[in-house]
Amino acid sequence: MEWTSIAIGSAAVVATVIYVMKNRRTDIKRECGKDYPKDTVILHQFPRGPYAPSMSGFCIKLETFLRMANIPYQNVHAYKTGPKGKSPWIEYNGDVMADSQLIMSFLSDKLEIDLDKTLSKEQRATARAFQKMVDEYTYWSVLLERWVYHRGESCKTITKLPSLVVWEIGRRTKNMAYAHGIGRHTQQEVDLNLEADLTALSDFLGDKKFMFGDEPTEVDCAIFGQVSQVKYHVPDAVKAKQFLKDCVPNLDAYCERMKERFWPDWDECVTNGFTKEATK
Ligand SMILES: N[C@@H](CCC(=O)N[C@@H](CS)C(=O)NCC(=O)O)C(=O)O
Repeated sequence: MEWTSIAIGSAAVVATVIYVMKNRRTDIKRECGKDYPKDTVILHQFPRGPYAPSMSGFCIKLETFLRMANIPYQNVHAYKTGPKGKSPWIEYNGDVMADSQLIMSFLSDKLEIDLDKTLSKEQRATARAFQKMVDEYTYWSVLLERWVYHRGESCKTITKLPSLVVWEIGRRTKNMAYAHGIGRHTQQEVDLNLEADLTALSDFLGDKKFMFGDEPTEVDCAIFGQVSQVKYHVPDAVKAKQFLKDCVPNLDAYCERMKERFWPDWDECVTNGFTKEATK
């Protein structure tokens, strides 16, 4: 009898965690000019972390873009996700947008910014291919390393999330990676794919300062976002981190260059766990 109650109780707790994780989208009813200032991007993203300003390559990507394009913004740090059930997302002059790349295109159009103005058509095409590679593939390798192979241990320490929530994120990640296709590979195959992505970036970068020359362009935001997770998010992707240092040192140095250029406040952003804002 007692065991039945324990089993029912445990099932109820697990079901609640799964429900809460699935339904943590923000209810957006805020008014520009009243709830947040005009002409300022409100960047909703996950809390800061102890190794990099974000544990999400997409959040780093978008914040780097805002800095590169000199767009005024304010951060709102929370685990709540946006209208597409993901983070980051923004509010801007009454518009609500999700997806880092769509947000960047939206803001570039609205504010008539073109960070790629020096690029030829051919270079723009290459930039798009690299952006898709890092956002749609490299990202998944890092995600598997973190949440499945390392069972979210580093994030558990950082976020202080309950074990059950970390377990649920791992479970969802595994399912999503399987649906994507990458989750059907062995860990060894995923490791090799990650190294191949880093090698491709390194080979293209060569001895240039940024991907397309002396000045950074839009794609550097996406590359820095995802590679920053390998380089700075210390406990995960340990093998890839070593590979970055030993086998593709130009890419490693590139990350430092991006960090120095766009994140002079990196150390202040990198906190020991939650920021005060993040506990909201
Ligand atoms: N394509 C989206 C991807 C964003 C994304 O995958 N964000 C992750 C964090 S790195 C997320 O919100 N995951 C929460 C979830 O899937 O429930 C973008 O570029 O913003």
